[in-house]
Amino acid sequence: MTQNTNTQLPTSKNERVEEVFELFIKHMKEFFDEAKLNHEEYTNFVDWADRLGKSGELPLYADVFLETHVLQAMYTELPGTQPSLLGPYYVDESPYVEADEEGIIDLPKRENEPGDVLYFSGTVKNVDGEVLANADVDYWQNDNSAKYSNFDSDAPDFNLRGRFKTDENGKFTVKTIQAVPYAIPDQGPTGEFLGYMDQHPMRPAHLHIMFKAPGHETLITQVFFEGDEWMETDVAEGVRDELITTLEEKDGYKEASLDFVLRKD
Ligand code: MBD
Ligand code: FE
Repeated sequence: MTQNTNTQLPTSKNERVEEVFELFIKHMKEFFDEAKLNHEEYTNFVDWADRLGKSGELPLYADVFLETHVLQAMYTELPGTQPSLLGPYYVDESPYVEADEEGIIDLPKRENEPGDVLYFSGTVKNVDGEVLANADVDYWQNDNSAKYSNFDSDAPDFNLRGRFKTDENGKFTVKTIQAVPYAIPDQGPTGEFLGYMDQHPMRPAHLHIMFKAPGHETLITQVFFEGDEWMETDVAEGVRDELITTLEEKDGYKEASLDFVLRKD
């Protein structure tokens, strides 16, 4: 879901909202002109959009095909970790998880959660190189059957989701299972669109992380794993080079890490 940073209520008196909707209709008209839509095509298009909305796939469609475009302004040469897509599967209010004596954050998971155990760790700093202790981290990912809890999944709500804090060295380690490549739902109107575009529905395996620390810009990003077969052709175009980490095979588990750098407000 794209983030709403406009904190004002969207009333018709709001100039910004007026401006945005005027531009929206202007460019929709330009789209119809450029595509030279005839009346039958227009009717088909409206029918597809109606099915998209009714299927509940509009946030999915928007995040897959448009969110990266909106984030483009943030993919700058500025120092700091590149953001990536929030996506349609974020839920707020996931449970807080405390680190155990060894500093491990054991994410909510089922007994015998299927998949390879993964220890993922990161260090959070800012662009001045200062370690960010006690920063808020909000984490979510899919399970071994590629499902996100709270969405069309048999797993309990908040499975493989959690909020936690970085330690005094700005570090965190989650105990989770390895995320797997994700096929966006392709049996509904979004799938129909993929068919027209001749595009596969795959995203490379990824972890979602959001960081918040006072005095710093919120960082919403993702982590990818080197060697993933879908890395170059992610349907949602969410991959950035510096977000790719390496999976290390250990005895009975995997390990990966990435450092994150927050920009100041
Ligand atoms: C996902 O898991 C995702 O992260 C995005 C951005 C779009 C669709 C599915
Ligand atoms: Fe995702």
